[in-house]
Amino acid sequence: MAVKFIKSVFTPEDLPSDGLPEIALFGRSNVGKSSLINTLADRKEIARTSSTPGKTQCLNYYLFDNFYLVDMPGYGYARASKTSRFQWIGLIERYFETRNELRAVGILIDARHIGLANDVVLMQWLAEQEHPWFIVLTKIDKVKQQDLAAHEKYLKQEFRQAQVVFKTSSKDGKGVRTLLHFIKERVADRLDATSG
Ligand SMILES: Nc1nc2c(ncn2[C@@H]2O[C@H](COP(=O)(O)OP(=O)(O)OP(=O)(O)O)[C@@H](O)[C@H]2O)c(=O)[nH]1
Ligand SMILES: [Mg+2]
Repeated sequence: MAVKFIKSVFTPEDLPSDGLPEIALFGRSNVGKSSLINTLADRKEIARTSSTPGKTQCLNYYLFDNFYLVDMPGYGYARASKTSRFQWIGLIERYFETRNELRAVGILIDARHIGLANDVVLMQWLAEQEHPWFIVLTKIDKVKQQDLAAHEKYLKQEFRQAQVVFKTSSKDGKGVRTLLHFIKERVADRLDATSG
């Protein structure tokens, strides 16, 4: 698949207006959003990754054939106060309400750190929304199989509204093809629904 970096978006006016469907990837700073996009794209350096958290401060748009993957700014870098958590939720709320192109939201969670406050707040909020969303565990190369299974079970029980829990590693590519397949189906679903 040919994948192209399109642009960094800093203000709502800069959002693409070509109507292509998009899938947004959210997650804490350093969770591996950019790395996952590189792995999905099968390109090493299309998305900028960093060991310094908080590098991606804008929306980065990547064109995958007929849809966009959007690398959202990471949250939870500074020890966030309750107030700033709510401000952050307010930001995505606006994006959610206004962005018709948004087909599904992926929440990335470091497979080693399950149940962190920011992630839970975000998922509880998503659970009350209409938008389809799914969970992507990242860095599974860093956890033991039995811990991974326990984390998956916890998430599935606690957040039943999530459509599916993916287990991925950008280091060895595990689970990434399955995730890409799912994303393509989500995009195609709605394309069918709107054209039919
Ligand atoms: N072992 C391992 N390391 C990973 C994996 N994915 C990402 N990393 C590392 O985690 C660090 C952060 O990765 P990024 O992809 O830059 O994270 P990000 O979520 O885009 O971070 P921000 O842009 O700051 O929000 C980098 O050092 C990556 O090499 C993985 O699957 N396995
Ligand atoms: Mg990033």
